[in-house]
Amino acid sequence: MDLPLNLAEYEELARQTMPRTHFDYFGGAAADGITARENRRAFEDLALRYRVFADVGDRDLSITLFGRKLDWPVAIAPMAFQQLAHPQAEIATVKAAGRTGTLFVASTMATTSLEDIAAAATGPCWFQLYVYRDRSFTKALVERAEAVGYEALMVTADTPVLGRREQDMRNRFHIPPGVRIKNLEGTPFASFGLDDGGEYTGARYMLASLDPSLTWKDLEWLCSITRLPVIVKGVVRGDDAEQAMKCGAGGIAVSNHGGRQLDSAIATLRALPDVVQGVAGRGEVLVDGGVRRGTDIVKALALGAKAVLLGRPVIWGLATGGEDGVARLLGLLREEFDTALALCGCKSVDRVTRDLIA
Ligand code: FNR
Ligand code: LAC
Repeated sequence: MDLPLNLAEYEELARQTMPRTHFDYFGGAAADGITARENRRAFEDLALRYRVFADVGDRDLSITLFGRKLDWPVAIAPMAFQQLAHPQAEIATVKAAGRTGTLFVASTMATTSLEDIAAAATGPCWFQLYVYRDRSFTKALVERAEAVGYEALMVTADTPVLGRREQDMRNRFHIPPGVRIKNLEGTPFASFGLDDGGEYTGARYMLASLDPSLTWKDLEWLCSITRLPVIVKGVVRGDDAEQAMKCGAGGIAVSNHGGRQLDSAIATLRALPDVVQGVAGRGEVLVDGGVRRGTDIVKALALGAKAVLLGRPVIWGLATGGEDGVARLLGLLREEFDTALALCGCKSVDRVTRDLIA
């Protein structure tokens, strides 16, 4: 097959090359996959009212996020277990992020330690935090992330329990003993295997480790123990967003975990305007779920997002080409975004305004 020309073709290539169980884990969604499909449909349903004769000869894709200039408004979403996609795992992904000026968000459940990721990084990185039942361990993760230069924390709010991952149950998905969840080394949660009966343990694993009784008080606590901005990931309502800002959050990532948690959850792009209103300019708003084209980025920005996060396609790039694969995939998306800006009559990101949406 020729080199893929877009993100969907990377998915097809990954499907042909990856073990089925791993492809299903990375690509999969909860239950019937309604939300995963709706995330895409919400982008497809919007039409762009582009401007003409707007002098788009010299385009600037950069933005500023929490005082940090970024080359373009895209971040790599936190994703667990990248070693299952490629032996170089998160090291390959973070290097590709650096090469393409893309913000990298490291998952708590990475198969590389947050320290090793930071050491390999050549650009800005954030750390995604799961809040463990053991709060002193959680606090230690925050301190470790601060110590090696992560620039923000993204706390995941949409996973009090794991969503229904039926494909993973059927496939008896697990990570082999040699692959470790490195940040959790020294806890009972550094491996993710099968139970004694050979059955999937995902939901039990999450319930044993993560705290489903979190409240806004815990968000206040988190904000109080760190000097880094805290972005709450997994919010789809304006009232929740407003509450998060009151607790000291620096921003919101509108997300439904790529449709992997609550199936029938609202599509993120449809939730975005309400969240933007709830934040009311007091922080930054990002969005993820189904971003696959440069025009999707334009649509998200037009509805008030500052940046988008890209999930599964990064895995397809990693699985099919390691660091170069991720870099090439991000390069394609960046070209698409640049073309979309030009064709919309926007010479820079701040020209992307609400009136572009029909
Ligand atoms: C995720 N996501 C995720 N989120 C998080 O906060 N912590 C994590 O460890 C993971 N792990 C993870 C693994 C895999 C394989 C996927 C696909 C997703 C959710 C992720 O950050 C993001 O919200 C979605 O993937 C965005 O949707 P798209 O771009 O994949 O459609
Ligand atoms: C997932 C978890 C690990 O979505 O966040 O697979």
